[in-house]
Amino acid sequence: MLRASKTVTLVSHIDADGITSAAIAATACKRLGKGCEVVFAPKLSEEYIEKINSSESDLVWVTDLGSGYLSEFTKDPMIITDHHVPDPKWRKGQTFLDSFIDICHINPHCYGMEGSTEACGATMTYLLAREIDPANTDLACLAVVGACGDIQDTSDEGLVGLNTEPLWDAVDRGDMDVETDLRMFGKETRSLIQFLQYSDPRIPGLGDDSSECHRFLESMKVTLKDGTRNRSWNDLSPEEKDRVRNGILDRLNDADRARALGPSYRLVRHPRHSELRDAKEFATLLNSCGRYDDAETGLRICMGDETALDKAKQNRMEHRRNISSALSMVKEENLVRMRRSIMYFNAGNRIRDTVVGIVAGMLLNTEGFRRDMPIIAFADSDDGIKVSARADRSLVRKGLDLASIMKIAAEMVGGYGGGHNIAAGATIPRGKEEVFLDAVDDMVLAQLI
Ligand SMILES: [Mn+2]
Repeated sequence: MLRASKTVTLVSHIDADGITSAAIAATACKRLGKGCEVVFAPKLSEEYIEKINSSESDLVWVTDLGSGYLSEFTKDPMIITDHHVPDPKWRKGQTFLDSFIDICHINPHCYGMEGSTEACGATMTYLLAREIDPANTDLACLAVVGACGDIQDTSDEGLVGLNTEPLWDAVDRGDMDVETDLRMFGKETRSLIQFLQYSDPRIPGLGDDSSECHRFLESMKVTLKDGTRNRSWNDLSPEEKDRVRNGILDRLNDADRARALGPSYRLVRHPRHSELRDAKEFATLLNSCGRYDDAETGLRICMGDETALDKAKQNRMEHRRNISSALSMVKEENLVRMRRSIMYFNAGNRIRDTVVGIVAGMLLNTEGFRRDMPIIAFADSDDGIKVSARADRSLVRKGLDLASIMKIAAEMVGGYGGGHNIAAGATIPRGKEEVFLDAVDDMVLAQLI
């Protein structure tokens, strides 16, 4: 299909998985000599489905999106490499006789695999790219970044299932190394103090307290600076890492200790102290591009354009500023309210709907906030009220599933929702917040009894 087309339109999602998917697909197309245009979509709204259906390109290739909307496409031919749950209408109704549309649909669910843990959109896109040309294995690293961006690396073994295909290709080529280490964020770019202070899981006694972090590192005989430069975690010698790691693990409870350690993926061709050297930091950088309507910059980075990095760093700084000012606003103005079994706040138009979920998640990790209740956050969005729900892992272990709660409660008030057990979201009509909260409160209570 691809070889027979001269021009290709790529449509992809704006998050790290979507951006890496687009980079893999675009590179594969370019290498085949195809003219290729990339369109980023925050979600497949009617507007984008219409764009796809009326596209004048010979072929539309949708990555990290599309499976949920199979029955709405009329464009012919199409390729979809995605990992979201396929449109049930399409699976049930379709026969070869009533469909004249050629959709090549590559999705782990069609092969009995799980799309939320075993394969991300970039992995599915990568598998096709590798099939097209084995030389495309140099794109394997990007698929690993996409999988980390979609938080598919959190099991004890790290990446599992189909995601191990790009992982081992990248390792075989010498593009990536894997080390069992702390899973905390910021191994290349954060100072040691920040690395400990803002770690998830929070380290008792060190979270939110930089002077305690100083004392702790001193007691571990680790110097903070190398000349004038702050050392980062990956600057530490193996012996230093061992000492600090053990010191940290001693302070954690069993559950946090188990998830604090795991495989960590390093893109060794990138220079030290670069956010592109650590898969999680790379993914976070791409996510921050997407959240500020600048997925194109993320795409340029993935395709090797070094000049795009400065732009991305600006995005990221703006991202951090927005999050920290949003966080202090919620704290200082005491916006968080309680019900029987949930906490919630309404940010109105003062927090972007694309970051309100991050703020909610960070509140759960902030001293002075309860972790034994999920938190629900509202923010205004173009098509109603955006809802983000976050919970501590301990609640999920007790049976909480925010995905089903968001879906059911949103549908009760005429909206839609879904996601993961620990982090989920919904969009609901304006004015329905109270009814929605009543329903969520009841369902959380029922699940946690
Ligand atoms: Mn994805």
